[in-house]
Amino acid sequence: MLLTPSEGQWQVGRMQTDTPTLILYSNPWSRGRIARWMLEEVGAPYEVKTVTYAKEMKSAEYLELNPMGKVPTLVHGTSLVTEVAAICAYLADTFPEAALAPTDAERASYYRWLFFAAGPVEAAVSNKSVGWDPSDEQRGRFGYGNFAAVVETLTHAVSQHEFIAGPRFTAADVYVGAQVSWGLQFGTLPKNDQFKAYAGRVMARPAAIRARELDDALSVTLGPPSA
Ligand SMILES: N[C@@H](CCC(=O)N[C@@H](CS)C(=O)NCC(=O)O)C(=O)O
Repeated sequence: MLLTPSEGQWQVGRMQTDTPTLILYSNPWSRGRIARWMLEEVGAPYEVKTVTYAKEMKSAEYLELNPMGKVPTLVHGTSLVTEVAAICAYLADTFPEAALAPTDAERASYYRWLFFAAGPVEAAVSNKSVGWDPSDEQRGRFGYGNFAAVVETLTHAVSQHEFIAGPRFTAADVYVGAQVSWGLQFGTLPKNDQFKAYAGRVMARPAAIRARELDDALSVTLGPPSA
């Protein structure tokens, strides 16, 4: 039994075809934008199924795909991936012709900063955005220490090379770049020169621009999430 979409919905069923298809369950007002950017970088055909907040995201059918009731979710034939950073790494490995997976020389930095962004950066930024940061006494108990430590570390990381794992753009830049760019846009990261320069480099990618235009157009069609 496989998870396969059917007529705009999703269900557990039997695959009708041997051809693997890429289906992104997403919403244009979400981190699903990062997954679409990665799909545009890869260049393989894909389909986007929009999942509305609350109702569809928490439906029994969708929870079978993603028990967190969140977007995005990527279904590729018999494979199902959630977590944006994992989706980026999965697509880079699955489509080696896109040359977005790390070389041996890049691997250490690639994993290091991909995981740093999905763990410490994500936690530090979201906690800070709701007004909380570990105190000096508490910071040893949190994997990210505190917001200032994360910002300092990330600032240094993005300024070591042109891209996060070296002189070449990789899938880690899709995820780290989106985190930095969104942080600048929403004011959840400081607008320092290093973040601005790095965000400028990665967001100028043709695939990033295409993905943004596609999701912007979709968000206009759908209206804001609460509508
Ligand atoms: N850790 C997840 C986070 C996904 C996430 O939080 N998605 C938000 C949208 S940006 C969501 O679906 N929220 C709806 C909800 O939780 O009800 C990932 O990286 O994919």
